[in-house]
Amino acid sequence: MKITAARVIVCSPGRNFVTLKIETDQGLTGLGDATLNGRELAVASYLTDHVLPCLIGRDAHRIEDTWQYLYRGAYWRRGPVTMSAIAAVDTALWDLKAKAAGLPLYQLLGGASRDRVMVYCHANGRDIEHTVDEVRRHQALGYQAIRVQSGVPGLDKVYGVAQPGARYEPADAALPSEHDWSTEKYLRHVPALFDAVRSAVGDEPHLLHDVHHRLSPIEAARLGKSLEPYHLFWMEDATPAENPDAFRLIRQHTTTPLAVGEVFNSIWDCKPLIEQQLVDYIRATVVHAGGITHLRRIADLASLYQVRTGCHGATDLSPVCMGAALHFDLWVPNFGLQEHMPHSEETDAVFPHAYTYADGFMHPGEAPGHGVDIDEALAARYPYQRAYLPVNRLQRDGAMWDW
Ligand code: CS2
Ligand code: MG
Repeated sequence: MKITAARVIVCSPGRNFVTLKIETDQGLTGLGDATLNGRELAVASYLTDHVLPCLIGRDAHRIEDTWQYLYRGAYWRRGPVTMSAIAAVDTALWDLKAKAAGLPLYQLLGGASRDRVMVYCHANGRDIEHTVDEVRRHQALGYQAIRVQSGVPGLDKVYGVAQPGARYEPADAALPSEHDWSTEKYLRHVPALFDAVRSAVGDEPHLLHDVHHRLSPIEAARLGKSLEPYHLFWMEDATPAENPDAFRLIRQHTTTPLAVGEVFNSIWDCKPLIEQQLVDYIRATVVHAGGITHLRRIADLASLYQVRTGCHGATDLSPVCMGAALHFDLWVPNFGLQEHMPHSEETDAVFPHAYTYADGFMHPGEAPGHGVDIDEALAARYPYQRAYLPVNRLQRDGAMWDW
């Protein structure tokens, strides 16, 4: 099955997505997600200007050889742009191979290890009371695992909290919006938030929280310790993960499970944290960690150390990534949890898909391939609109901080 054409489709049905479409001499097409929130066009150019010319004429069935060709052949290895581009090619080739076999993608990975995929949702509130209401609302939708984020008294804008009446979308402006931050106010607030949520919903629901890289190791240790009475499923991105040793300090002080990895793009980012069991869940996902081929290697390494998967699944990862991730989740033996931020209706219309949600679980469906398509005519009605992720500055002195 020869690759005859490949092109990048950039569209913005409410937010930007970058999609790779590969065509073959057997009339089959494959799709890959190449969306890197806030840096979309960098990946679109990396693909269009540097990768796609090398693909024409290649055997689409040679997924591993193509992965190695693009990884080793780049010379400049790793990084979010390179690995998102490789991921898009890899995902499209897995889609093609499964379609050629007439099988849903998970069957090519080794078949289903479970009947359905547990997912977690986002309950975001302006304040504690609103957040408790949001947790209850998502329970009523069937979710058994709920991520809890809220506004912080004294801070104007905080990660994860939508503006009143709007869907939450981090890439919220044509130039980076500036958020203010106070660790002290945040650390005073979060334990009270979880005390209120647990008091309202009891011990049953799995509760999660995303620190979003904002604490020092000892502050993260303090937060993890203060949250132990509320037995979180995981505390995510507790501290910036460039220094894996930082997690050792957190580990020494708290039993709150730790999750990390949505910004990771290769097994080398994950390796020390997994091998030293400094985290409990690895959050790398298909679109940013080199595709299914590489994510399998990360999961297999993690399985040796009782670390489970927890694939990132925010709305800035396209339905193509969600579809591919659900096939991966159905197969991977050391599955932990899958993030589920439902896309908007306009996004779902551009990306028709076979995956479904019911009662806190999802399934990728039985369509051949990963089960996600793109309506190119509809996509063309949503041209790219530059959008940036926010930046954070310390409220007390304006110094740059981690968003
Ligand atoms: C977040 C993401 O879903 C999460 O866990 O960390 O929403 C993250 O902020 C965005 O993907 C950034 O584009
Ligand atoms: Mg996160």
